[in-house]
Amino acid sequence: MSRKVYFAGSIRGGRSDADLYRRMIEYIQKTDIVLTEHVGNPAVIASEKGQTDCQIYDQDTSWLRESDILIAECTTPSLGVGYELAYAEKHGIPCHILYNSNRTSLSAMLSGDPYFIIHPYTTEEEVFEILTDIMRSF
Ligand code: 6IA
Repeated sequence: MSRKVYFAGSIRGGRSDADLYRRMIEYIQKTDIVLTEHVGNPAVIASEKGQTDCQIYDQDTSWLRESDILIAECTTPSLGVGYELAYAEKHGIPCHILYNSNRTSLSAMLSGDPYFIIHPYTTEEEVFEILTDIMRSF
């Protein structure tokens, strides 16, 4: 049975890791459903025109409530991803956070919250091993 995954990654916070998000999403899609495929789309900023911010908020919070798990890539800090993590915690959705520990220090508001399952990594190979473990473990 395919599970619904909410993949969170920076959009207005900066798109330097967009290509990694895309590869992570494609990897998860081999076994499960990713509700937020657009996060890995290199043209997402250009496609902004179609939707108002209120529509984006309503759609994303509705997807969050129906998701089985949230996986967030947090190397590029993003207010939206931080908000989504807090929203998912409030709704009891399991939250996994990945970040490159060579490139960033995670916010204390994430690393200090025992609800979040945190996975530091240093190579992209590790990212896919971590994803495999996450998808196996739930
Ligand atoms: O603050 P940020 O923009 O970096 O927040 C990124 C997070 O918020 C992502 O994990 C998404 O789930 C969500 N999000 C932010 N903007 C959008 C969006 N916009 N569409 C869907 N989800 C979004 C379309 C393009 C955008 C530039 C407005």
